[in-house]
Amino acid sequence: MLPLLPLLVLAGPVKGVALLSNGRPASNAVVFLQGDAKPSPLSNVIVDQRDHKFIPHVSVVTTGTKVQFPNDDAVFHNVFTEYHAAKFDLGMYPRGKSKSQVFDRPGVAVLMCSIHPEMSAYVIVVDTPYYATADSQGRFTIPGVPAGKYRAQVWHESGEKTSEDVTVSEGGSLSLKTHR
Ligand SMILES: [Cu+2]
Repeated sequence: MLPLLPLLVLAGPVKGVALLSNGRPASNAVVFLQGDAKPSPLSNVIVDQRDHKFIPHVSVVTTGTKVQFPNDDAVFHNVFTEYHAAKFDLGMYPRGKSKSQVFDRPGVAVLMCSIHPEMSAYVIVVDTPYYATADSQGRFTIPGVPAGKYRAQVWHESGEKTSEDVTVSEGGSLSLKTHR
């Protein structure tokens, strides 16, 4: 009799490229692989208000993550977000103060400042541990992905996105194209 060995599921980085429908790179796109694995909330996530900008412009966090919004400018800023058709307004606050918000459901939160209409940013909330932000060429690397079937999703600031079923092998690669 052969002993029964536990199934070994190999995990490795999934690399790939995300392109827009016009063939250009989906720069700074958020790419994530939705499977059965649930993520843990991230800690110490900060979206800074500095030089009249939200930094970074695009963040990706897992469900349940609390995001801090410190004001590092000499002027008052305000943070309000549209998230799941609800609006949250963290109020106006000066330099040195910080407010926070928990993002408890997957989706896209649009951040704005009511004082400075040019300020905007996005928090993409994903319900999976497997995600990455693409570089300026649309290239991404998602570490530690077990081989298997996933729903691959891409979000891009242009409004283009995609959602398709993929099978990844250990250390495999993906080519994803978004559409309107
Ligand atoms: Cu502002």
